[in-house]
Amino acid sequence: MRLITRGDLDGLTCAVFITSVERVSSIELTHPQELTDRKFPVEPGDIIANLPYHPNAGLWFDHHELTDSNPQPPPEGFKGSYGRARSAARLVHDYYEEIKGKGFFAKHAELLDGTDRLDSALLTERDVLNPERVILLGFTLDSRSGLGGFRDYFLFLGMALRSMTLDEVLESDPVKERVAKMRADDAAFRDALLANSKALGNVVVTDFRHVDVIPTGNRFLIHTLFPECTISVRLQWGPQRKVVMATAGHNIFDRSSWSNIGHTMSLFGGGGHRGAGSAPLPADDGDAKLRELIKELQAQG
Ligand SMILES: [Mn+2]
Repeated sequence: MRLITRGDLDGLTCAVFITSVERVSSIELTHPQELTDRKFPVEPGDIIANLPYHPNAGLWFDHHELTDSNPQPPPEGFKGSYGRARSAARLVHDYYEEIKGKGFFAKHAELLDGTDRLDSALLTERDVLNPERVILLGFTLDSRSGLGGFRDYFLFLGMALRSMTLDEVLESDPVKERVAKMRADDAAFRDALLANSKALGNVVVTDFRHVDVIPTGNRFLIHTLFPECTISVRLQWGPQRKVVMATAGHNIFDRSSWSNIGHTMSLFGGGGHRGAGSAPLPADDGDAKLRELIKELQAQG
């Protein structure tokens, strides 16, 4: 059977655990939306991890984030594990340790701990400005790293983490190459953020609509640059410039905001969860809707 997962650190750690136990013929990477829209073909018996449920799945593992205020009930009678957890990998870990015995994945304790922290954004400023070890590894898996061969890199890490120590994996050439590229990207991204962001009360707005090639970088960086803002909003053009995509998130270093961003975004035709969300705004209304959105986010604090 195949394993279908997400191309992030949580998906990777799930893959390390699952391929240690199950006979997996291939690993496929996809996005949640592709599964919910039934665009990704799932074969009967496939294992799905860190992605939404699909009726063809033979085994399914997914978690709702600790911040999710509106969990959907799981379908009855599925095989696997679903519930509140910091990562899907944590559920996979607990599921198989139940079968194989406590300590079966002891070798991967640091990997699992880092996966929990990154997947639930329980990070310190230091994790963002100077990431190390598992958190650093996780950032090299952000889809932004436009180095090509992403799937190859993911599969390499899956194998390497099973056969090598974490220290050896961190010292391997593919990881070191990605880390170097990431550090260079982050420097350029930081400059672009500073040049295009403005604090409007508690909301920092980054407007990338006038930037031709939007640089990529650590998505939490903005909160280290504007620590006094509890919410960040980023604007960029949607496909064919038909809409302005607004994405918003809480400041993960200052968890004082009680607002539900996903709910606010749903008032503007978008969605998300408590900590982050996005909405498409009209491209031709002179930013009227945008001003309304910012006002709403300011009011909610
Ligand atoms: Mn996850």
